[in-house]
Amino acid sequence: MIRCSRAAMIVLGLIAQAGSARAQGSGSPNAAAGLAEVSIVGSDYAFLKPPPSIAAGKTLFSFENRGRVRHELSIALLQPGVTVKDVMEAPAGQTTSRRFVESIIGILIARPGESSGGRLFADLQRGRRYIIVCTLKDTPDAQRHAELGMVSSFDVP
Ligand SMILES: [Cu+2]
Repeated sequence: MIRCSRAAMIVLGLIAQAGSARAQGSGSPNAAAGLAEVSIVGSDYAFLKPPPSIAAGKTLFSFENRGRVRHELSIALLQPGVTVKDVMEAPAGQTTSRRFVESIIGILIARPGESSGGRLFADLQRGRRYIIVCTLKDTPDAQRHAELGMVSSFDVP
């Protein structure tokens, strides 16, 4: 019994040390872990001042919806040389085909006036271009938000 409690005390001590080390680090735990954080803001129907470029490396994206309808932040790695215009002019149903998109990173969704509860991780590759887009529609017959202007891209220098 004495052994057990001593082991438990050691474990608790290690947890306390880890906690204080994190608290002493500069910035957030993510910054300490080498994770950049990028916040993207959406409205009806555009991304507000999306960054034209983002540094390479491990990045956590968050998404805030300042609009009156539900929006998403969908991120994908474009094939080399592909532009947003190319994707927007693609035949219906082919916008995320391998011809245009090398890899689909993921999607964050946020209700009006809210931020997404989770965040999206991407290991951004140097020299590449990523598209950010909202493919939602307000009604089944409506245009996709992308067609209303909710699409952009950023380069990774
Ligand atoms: Cu949208």
